[in-house]
Amino acid sequence: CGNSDTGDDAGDGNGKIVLGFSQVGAESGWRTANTNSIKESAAAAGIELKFDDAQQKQENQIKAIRNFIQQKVDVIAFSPVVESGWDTVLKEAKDAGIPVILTDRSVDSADKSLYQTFIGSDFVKEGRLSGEWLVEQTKNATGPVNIVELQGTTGSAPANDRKKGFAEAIAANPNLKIIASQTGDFTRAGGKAVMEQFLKANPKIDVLFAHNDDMGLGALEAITAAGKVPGKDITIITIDAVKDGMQALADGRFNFIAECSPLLGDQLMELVKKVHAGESVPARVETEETTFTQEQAKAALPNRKY
Ligand code: GYE
Repeated sequence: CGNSDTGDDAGDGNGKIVLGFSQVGAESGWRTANTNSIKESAAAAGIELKFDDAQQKQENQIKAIRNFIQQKVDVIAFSPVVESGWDTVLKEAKDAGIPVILTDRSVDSADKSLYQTFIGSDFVKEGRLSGEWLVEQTKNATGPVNIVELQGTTGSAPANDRKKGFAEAIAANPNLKIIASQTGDFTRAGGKAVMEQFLKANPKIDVLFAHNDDMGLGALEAITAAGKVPGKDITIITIDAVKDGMQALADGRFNFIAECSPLLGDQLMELVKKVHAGESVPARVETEETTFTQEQAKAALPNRKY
């Protein structure tokens, strides 16, 4: 296996590095910003991008990766829709001598030699920061605080990890109870539909924890339709901090957001160049992020790029 080729096998012979990228889909504002970032950064770095949208289906991603292998791209990067079930296709890429970079979401493969590096956020931390904020807000609560949770795509790294981090953090206060938890698949429509069910089934909901802004935004409609005031009657915590989410936070309809940055493009292209050149890269590249309260969202909103 060598990195000695000039990188033009799959391209038009112009000597550019060819990157095959398999994206999860277009399920959220985060994803749209992430796709734009990858496309812009590839163009700026002079990397030829072959982009595939998997429409949130693992089988489509496996197909796309096999196509990239067949086309002999130089590097493959992808954002795995779910964590499990990648060993076979990753082995195929490895056998073909094509380095793989995991972007945004990770896989649970035991064999770490199947990919070069993983660039993305610490999702457990995002869940934990969300939970810690709630623990602080509710420290004087004398009775039960009922929480409903809108989970991301079932089996995805961000859904698994955010759930875990949040649950660990809220264990600090026995008054905090998750009374219902279901997937809304990271979409607005999903968030709305599941929140409607939650509201029908549970007369007392104090807090909504949504694994992303979009589901929280969908839930706002359900909450308002049920005659409740979001941000007041129900405290809303989400993750991402995309523009619409930040606007809802600044307007007082959300209460707290843990940021998850979709702007991975530049760092990804740097890694693509390095692995293509056969240079060593860190096994894990973590994204820098913060959290926002309503006041902080008001201040940050004018300069938000996505
Ligand atoms: O939080 C959500 C998107 O994988 C971090 O996927 C990403 C998540 C993001 O659909 O909005």
